[in-house]
Amino acid sequence: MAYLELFDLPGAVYPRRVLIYLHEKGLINSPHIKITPVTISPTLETSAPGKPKGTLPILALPDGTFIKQSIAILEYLEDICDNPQEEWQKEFVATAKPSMRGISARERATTNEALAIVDEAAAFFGFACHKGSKLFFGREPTSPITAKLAIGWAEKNLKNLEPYYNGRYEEGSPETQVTIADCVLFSLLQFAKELYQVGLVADPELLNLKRFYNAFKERKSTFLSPDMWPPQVRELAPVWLEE
Ligand SMILES: N[C@@H](CCC(=O)N[C@@H](CS)C(=O)NCC(=O)O)C(=O)O
Repeated sequence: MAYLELFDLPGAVYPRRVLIYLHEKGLINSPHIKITPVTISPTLETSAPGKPKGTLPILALPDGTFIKQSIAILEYLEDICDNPQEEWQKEFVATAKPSMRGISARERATTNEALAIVDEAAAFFGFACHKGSKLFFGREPTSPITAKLAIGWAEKNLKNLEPYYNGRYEEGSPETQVTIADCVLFSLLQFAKELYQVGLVADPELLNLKRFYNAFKERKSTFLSPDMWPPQVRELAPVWLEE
């Protein structure tokens, strides 16, 4: 049977974008997708049988090729769902929920705008962790001031994102259509809060994003086992180096 193989680094922020998406899309239990956890060495090398070089997530396609960027993976999965061609694709998407990008060109552009902002915020936050968290101390050069500046840039992105969540995930209003940008945003906010203990939506100017976070965290797709990260990682990650 033809299947997709998703190489996952358990607990890592970028692969979780795809896992949350697969849950939300109704595809997580499909026999046409296999999720393979990779292992990570103390020197941060990742490996699994059949995994090519590259960062996680990686999606292996039945034709032997790979997609190596999380957003490209999400777009590919949405493309297959919108227009399945091969027999396995038709079977795979049979349980899929409607488009998570929007239908019209306008709606899709809005989703893509939000996606680009969140992706930039995630890059800055990830860089901040590497430069400012004790988790990376001794493994790579660290710089608390750089970390602080990078968090500031991530927060600037989130302020730009705030208006995109006007009227979405309001309590008591009709259910909001989940988008791929929501999955990517939630992955970042949850990772920052649960592993690094950074509340990226704590700023009083980010009320829409805070409401989104509180509503979305109740969804089954976001369940995170407390022992997802090894005890040493949990202990060191929230310790931020002093200037
Ligand atoms: N832009 C990439 C970033 C992926 C990324 O940085 N993944 C991290 C895990 S969250 C990783 O693989 N780290 C291990 C490594 O760099 O080898 C994407 O969106 O997929």
